[in-house]
Amino acid sequence: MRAALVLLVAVLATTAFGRLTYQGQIPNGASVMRNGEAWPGVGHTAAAGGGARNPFGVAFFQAGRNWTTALCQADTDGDGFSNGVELGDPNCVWTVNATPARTTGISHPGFADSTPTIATTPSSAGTLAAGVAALGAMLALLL
Ligand SMILES: [Ca+2]
Repeated sequence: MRAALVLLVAVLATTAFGRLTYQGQIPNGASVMRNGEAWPGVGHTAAAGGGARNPFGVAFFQAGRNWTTALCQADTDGDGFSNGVELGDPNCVWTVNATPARTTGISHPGFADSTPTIATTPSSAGTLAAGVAALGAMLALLL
C-alpha cells in the first residue's frame, strides 16, 4: 500500500514537471497570458494545464513538442496573428534558452480571444506625424 502511494506521488510529480519542461520549449512559455490571466499550461484548455489540449497544444504535440519554423509561422487559433508573433518570436528565430525578440505583450496562441498587445514603434509614429504635416502643407497651398 505504501509503495503504491509512493509510486503515485512520483508519477504525479513527474507529470507536473513534464509540463513545466514544455514551457522552456517555446518562446516566453512561462509568460503566456490570456486576457489578463496567467496560462502556464500553454497547450491546454485549462490554465493550470492537464486534460484536453487547445489547438496550439495539438500543433505543438504534432511538431514533436518542438518550436519548429512551421509551428512558429502557423496561426493555430485563427486570430490573424502567427504563433511567433503571439509568443514574441515574430521572425521565427528563437532557440531554447535564448531570450525572445519580444518579452512583453505575450498572448495565447491557442485562443482567438487573446491577441498580442504590441506598442506602436516610435519610428512609425514619427512617419505618421510627418505625413500629417505634409498633408497640412499641401492643403495650405490649395486654400
Ligand atoms: Ca491568440
